[in-house]
Amino acid sequence: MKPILVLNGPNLNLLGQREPEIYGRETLADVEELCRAAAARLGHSALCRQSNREYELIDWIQAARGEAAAIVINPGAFSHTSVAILDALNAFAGPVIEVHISNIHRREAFRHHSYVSARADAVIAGAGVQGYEFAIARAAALVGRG
Ligand code: CA2
Repeated sequence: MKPILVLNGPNLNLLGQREPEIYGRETLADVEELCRAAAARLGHSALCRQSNREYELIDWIQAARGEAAAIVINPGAFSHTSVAILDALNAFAGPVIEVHISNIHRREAFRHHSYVSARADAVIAGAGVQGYEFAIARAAALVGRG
């Protein structure tokens, strides 16, 4: 079975190192392990990638066509700026679940809009890193449904 691709965008490599009151104490490695474990419990696998570069995220989304069953994505600040990531996701046929660790709607106004949400089948915000677990579960349910 094709893996669930888990993408994390810019600065999420710093998880656990700064701003624990917003993003918690877990590191990116912890999040990726949580995703692999959540996927495995549901009979899936998770392939995890992080990049600070918009083009690299776009290249991975393009490569996911035919190679991934679903995409779980925390686009970081690109959520609020990137039509290019939205366009790439629009070319992917499978389920797309958007995750934000923080509740972007309770934060600055510029974080309230996400371009990616126009494509996402579900959006999870404010559940902390547990949001990734919810996202994997939802992706698996949508993939399972065929
Ligand atoms: O809440 C989220 O998951 C965000 O996608 C995180 C982005 C932010 O730009 C979005 O508005 C909401 C920022 C990620 C930065 O991550 C850091 C983690 C620890 C320390 C510093 C930055």
